[in-house]
Amino acid sequence: MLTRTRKPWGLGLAGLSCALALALPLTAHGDTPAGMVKTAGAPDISQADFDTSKQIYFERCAGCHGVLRKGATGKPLTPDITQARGQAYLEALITYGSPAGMPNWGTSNALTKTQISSMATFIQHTAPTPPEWGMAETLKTWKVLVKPADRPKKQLNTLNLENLFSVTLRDDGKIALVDGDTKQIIKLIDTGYAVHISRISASGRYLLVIGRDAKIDMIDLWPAEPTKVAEIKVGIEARSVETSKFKGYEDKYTIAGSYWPPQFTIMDGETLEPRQIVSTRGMTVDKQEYHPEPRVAAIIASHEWPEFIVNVKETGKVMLVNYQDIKNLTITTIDAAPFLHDGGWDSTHRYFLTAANNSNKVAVIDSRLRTLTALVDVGKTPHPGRGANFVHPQYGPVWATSHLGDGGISVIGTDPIKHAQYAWKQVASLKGQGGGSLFIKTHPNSHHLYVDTTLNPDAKLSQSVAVFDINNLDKGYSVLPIAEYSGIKQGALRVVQPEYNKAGDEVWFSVWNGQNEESALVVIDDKTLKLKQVIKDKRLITPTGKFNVFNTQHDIY
Ligand code: DHE
Repeated sequence: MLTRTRKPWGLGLAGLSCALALALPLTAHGDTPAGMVKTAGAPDISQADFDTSKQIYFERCAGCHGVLRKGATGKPLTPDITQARGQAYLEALITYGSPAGMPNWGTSNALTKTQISSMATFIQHTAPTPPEWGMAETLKTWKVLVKPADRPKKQLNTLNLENLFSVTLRDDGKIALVDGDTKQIIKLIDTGYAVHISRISASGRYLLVIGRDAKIDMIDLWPAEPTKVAEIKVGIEARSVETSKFKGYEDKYTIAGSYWPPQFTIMDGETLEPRQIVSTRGMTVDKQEYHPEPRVAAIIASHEWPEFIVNVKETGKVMLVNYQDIKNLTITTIDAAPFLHDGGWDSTHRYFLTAANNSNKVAVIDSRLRTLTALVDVGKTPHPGRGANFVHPQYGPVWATSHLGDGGISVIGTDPIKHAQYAWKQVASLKGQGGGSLFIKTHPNSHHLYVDTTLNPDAKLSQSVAVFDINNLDKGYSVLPIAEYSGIKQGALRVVQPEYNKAGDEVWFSVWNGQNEESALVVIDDKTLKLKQVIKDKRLITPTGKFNVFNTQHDIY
């Protein structure tokens, strides 16, 4: 288990952090001014333990169980359920984890016995509701650091920007810009807390980075050295950011989806000035029940219409947000399935395939007709990242996802014209190394398909990746021991997220270690499957996602 020591909260009002926000007076009915909600039937808890547990919950548990503990990737943890389980059961579960994906917080030494005991008590009390975050709060955090008029008119550096990688340094709250040609770190840039993903604007000029604290940093790649030009906080917790890509709207708008409050914010693409905030609270797709916390998961920019495609996790609905008239947004809502998480385009960039992970389905959205094309049954808890597009020798163009919950790789036909009989069906299921996979990747210039198994409890699997030959899928996979290639001997060393260079002849992997341990990036020659280079640097702290500028800009995967 990784030990993730987080940096202390304390970003000032402009960077109001989750825990700080949670310490503010709460609005929920029955809360005390200090934010403690005492619930009948739960063991007593002191104010100090409540506050510490609230912070731990927000940092470590809310991503999976939800701020209001209604459940999503993790089980619901409302007092009716937790009180029935009881203190001893909850302590054991937090200590040892479960095969269903609950981490072993105790035996991994991530939490102490005292913290675990407090957490077990804390979750038997009603979840405190964090404050809302509207335009006034958003505006207070908005800063234009370099005005558009003061920015260069052309690229002033000699970097090969198209082969630059933005590397998430997760627990260091930074990204590293790494030159894909020389493998040198160009620059480290401070970003939000527990920084999550990077996306690149349609022109390839601006890099947008979002932290879990909902802070967006906008980096201009054109000055003599890449420079932060604007920043903003769009909520208290967030995961996704994207920019407009429709012809005529390149770099015009940026959108970010928040986990808390459940909403998305559309901003000016040059300055991040917030323009519209839209709540995603509403009814679930299946039982048509009100959900107070439907979080925004993946967002992707349509190439067919001036629209953002927004996954609303808990309601299981996909919102197509048309930004043509920013003051009078038109939103088409498509019923899909819960809980929508991540996904990507088919090779034509018309169909968006996205995981509904609690339903074991992939939803296919036709971005041209703005309709649901299909809900495809796949393996347990699909987790594609953006997925992998390739031409299957038998089924033609396909898109594939691996799974968190089983070792299969689901292959879905994506060509309704020439291979209509296979379109939007699971045409094959490949056997991978095991469950716990997060990301799968290939490239149009490659005939290899890489599958990580980052969260598999077996270190042999979490430290290696499977590689399939697309022209010979029946042969099964070979295994690349990526962590071993890094030469690092200490730590959990999870191998995560394959990412290609621009040419599609190298694949980069992160060897993700604890914050105080050595990590690395390992580069594989895609043709020979041999180790090409290990990138080590003491500044590479907890590298996870890597985003090649060209591939991200053009949605190549
Ligand atoms: Fe992610 C993408 C949410 C944990 C690395 N992650 C995404 C997306 C969502 C999401 C909604 C899609 C964004 C988009 O396309 O617009 N991630 C979540 C969570 O809710 C979750 C499960 C728990 C949490 O508390 O955050 C979570 N994610 C992680 C990690 O622990 C990972 C492995 C390491 C890290 O850096 O945080 C991680 N997530 C990533 C990466 C992507 C991502 C690398 C982008 C993949 C891509 O190829 O586009």
